[in-house]
Amino acid sequence: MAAVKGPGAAQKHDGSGLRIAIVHARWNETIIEALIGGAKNAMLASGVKEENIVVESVPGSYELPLAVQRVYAASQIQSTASTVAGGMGNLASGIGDLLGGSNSTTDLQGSLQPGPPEADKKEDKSLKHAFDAVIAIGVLIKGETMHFEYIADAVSHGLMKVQLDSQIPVIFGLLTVLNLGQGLARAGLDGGSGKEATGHNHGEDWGNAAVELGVKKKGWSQGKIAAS
Ligand code: DLZ
Repeated sequence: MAAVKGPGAAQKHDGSGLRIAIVHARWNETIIEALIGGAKNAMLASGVKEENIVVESVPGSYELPLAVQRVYAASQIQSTASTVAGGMGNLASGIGDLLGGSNSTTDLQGSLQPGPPEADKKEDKSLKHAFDAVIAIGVLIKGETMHFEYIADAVSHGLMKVQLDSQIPVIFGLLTVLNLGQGLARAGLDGGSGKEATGHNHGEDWGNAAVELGVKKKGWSQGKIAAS
């Protein structure tokens, strides 16, 4: 039977070619950590490689929209830099071929590729393209003042703006809960009581959403819609 409430069964998508960022606030750390764990587990289960999940943190949820925007921009810079570096590598080996492997060739290649000798370098197998999706994670717990309302509103609108302006999927991982128990329950942690007893870890849904949107967005960029 179809699910009455919630996201329903997660669609299956191959996340092995995806690079995904998690940007999280540090307020309410226990809940945050469980949500990050849930998001990561779901992505790993869909084939996203550990080295292609990048995690960045900010003090509180209010900082999330700017951080998501800047982290995505940083990944675009990395992508361009790695393309240029790849080109330089090709240029160096091309010059090496032209010069026929003399000593001067070695010097030239060395100057174009600074750093430790190849054998000493750890192989970095991580993808370098711009992030396919970013998950923003924060936990806002209502207090006695209006702080909660202002932050929740600003962050929700801010994340949507970043998503549309940057044209990348920004997964909304902001819990806006009335008390600690609600927060713990939504991170799959035991801590609530009654209706708030241990619940489903919403981080898993966010990880699945990031993979689905990352894969679909790649397809949409190539003019592919659904099964076409
Ligand atoms: C100030 C504040 C308060 C009261 N509550 C929370 C919260 O429940 N969750 C959260 O992520 N951040 C909270 N913050 C911090 C703000 O998000 C922000 O980091 C500061 O106001 C500094 O800009």
